[in-house]
Amino acid sequence: MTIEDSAMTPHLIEIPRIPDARGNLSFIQRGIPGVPFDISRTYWIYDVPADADRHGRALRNTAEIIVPLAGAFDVTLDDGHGGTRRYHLDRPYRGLYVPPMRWRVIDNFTTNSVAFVLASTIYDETDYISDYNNFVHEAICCQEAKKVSTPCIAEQVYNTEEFARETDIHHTSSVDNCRLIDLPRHAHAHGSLTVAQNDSDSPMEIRRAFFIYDVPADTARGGHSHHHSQQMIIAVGGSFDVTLDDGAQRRTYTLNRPYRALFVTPGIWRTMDNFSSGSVCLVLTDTGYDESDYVRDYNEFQCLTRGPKQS
Ligand code: T46
Repeated sequence: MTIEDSAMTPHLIEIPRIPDARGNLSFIQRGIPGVPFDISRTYWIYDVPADADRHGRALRNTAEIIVPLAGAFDVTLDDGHGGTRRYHLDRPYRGLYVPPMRWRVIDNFTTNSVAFVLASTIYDETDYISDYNNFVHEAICCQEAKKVSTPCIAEQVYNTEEFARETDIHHTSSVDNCRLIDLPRHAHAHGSLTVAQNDSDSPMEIRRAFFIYDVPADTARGGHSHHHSQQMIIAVGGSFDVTLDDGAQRRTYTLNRPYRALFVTPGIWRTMDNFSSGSVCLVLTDTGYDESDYVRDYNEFQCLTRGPKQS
């Protein structure tokens, strides 16, 4: 099956999972098998009361991947031609790819569950079909299935040589340029939804998402800086502390709101600790994963930051 064919069919995606003693980490970006689009929008649904029904709807041109970052829920997909299938999602390393033009209902949320969704388009109200009869009508009329745009991943992966020629950002990095951002929060009786997408309000483009979960209490993570990667770090479940260090100043943030992101610029050493039990750390970043973007040695970090600092 080609990626174009698979992009028109719902399927479960095995999201890479990297376990270690500090917890599990999973990451998702275009190019992972079963992920056929560039991320344009992300949103997450939380604080859903048990037995709440979220309204069904379909998207005309948007493909989505739904990941249970915490807890479990069911997703029922309907193609409008009589075919329905119910998926039970209960593992943060297993996502469901939903092509455009599928009616979908999410229900059966367990307590404290978090549904994370990656979408191929930014929000557009006209893309939504919220009436089931209209959906069936359009699904029948629309015989020619729409293909998801699939530009080449090679264009997305950053060019290490080009970056290497640039002046290293560590010389000018400052914790003063990092900040908390309150993302839009849509609170309803059937749960809350927060969005981060590639629009003019975003401080960075989102190209990859990763999430850290099953972190044992008293564990620390992080302990590195990035040459280029910018990040938004969000506590979508529970809480933890993030300490930022630019070589001259340190600042610690407690993250405990699913709608509040800590924006971290490149060249900043970060450590994360004080994870509450059951916490989930979501990180949105503007680069694909590349180990050469990391500085993992604090002495090297200090050497890199010894250049003149901007005031
Ligand atoms: C960061 C903090 C907040 C991948 O293969 N792909 C990925 O996208 C990521 C993020 C990691 N990995 C591998 C690299 C390591 O072998 O997963 C393993 C664990 O990564 P690391 O030790 O860097 O995990 P943390 O929690 O210390 O740091 C992570 C991010 O790596 C980092 O960018 O800023 O979270």
